[in-house]
Amino acid sequence: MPRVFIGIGSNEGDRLTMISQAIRQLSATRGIRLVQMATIRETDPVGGPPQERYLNTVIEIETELAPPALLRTLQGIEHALGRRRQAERWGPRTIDLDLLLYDDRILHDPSLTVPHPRMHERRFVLEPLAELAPAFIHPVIKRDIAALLRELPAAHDAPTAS
Ligand code: A4P
Ligand code: MG
Repeated sequence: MPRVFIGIGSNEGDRLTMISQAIRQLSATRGIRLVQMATIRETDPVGGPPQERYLNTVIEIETELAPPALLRTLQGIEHALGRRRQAERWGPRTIDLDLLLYDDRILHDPSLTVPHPRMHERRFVLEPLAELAPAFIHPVIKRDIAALLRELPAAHDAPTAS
């Protein structure tokens, strides 16, 4: 079975309920089994217009679904949880499910790029992912997740004191 990691974010509505519903629906999908889940963290929004803080986490699943079928499943769950796509990039969302890694597969289609093209520069992805799979090698950059996290520029998107 391939090791597959899904990034989850929410900054609209009841964020914790959105995340738990998304995980529940994924686990209930035929051909998907939940393996493990990282800590849920509150994070400052990266990019986009001014917006509320996010809750973010990462899960690992095992799946018989090929990447395109898995992406369709993720988008179906986003839709069911009230996600409406907006013209504005990186705007607020009830739920965002990103296919981060699908084993060591590399896919370049614009509708499905794997590894997720921005995952290696985002603390809100790398921190939870490093909890689950610190030694997993990013198949394009060829560094492990713990190293990518260590090498993130400090303060770039570090949590602010509040
Ligand atoms: N797509 C291509 N590859 C993938 C993939 N590996 N996984 C396509 C998922 N989708 C992929 O995605 C836009 C298109 O990307 C889809 O049609 C799909 O075919 P979307 O979910 O509709 O829109 P989006 O998420 O707004 O766009 P994008 O560019 O994926 O945004 P990001 O990069 O996911 O960033 N700050 C914090 N703190 N926490 C967050 O979770 N998230 C974002 C969204 C910005 N800032 C954030 C957070
Ligand atoms: Mg997305």
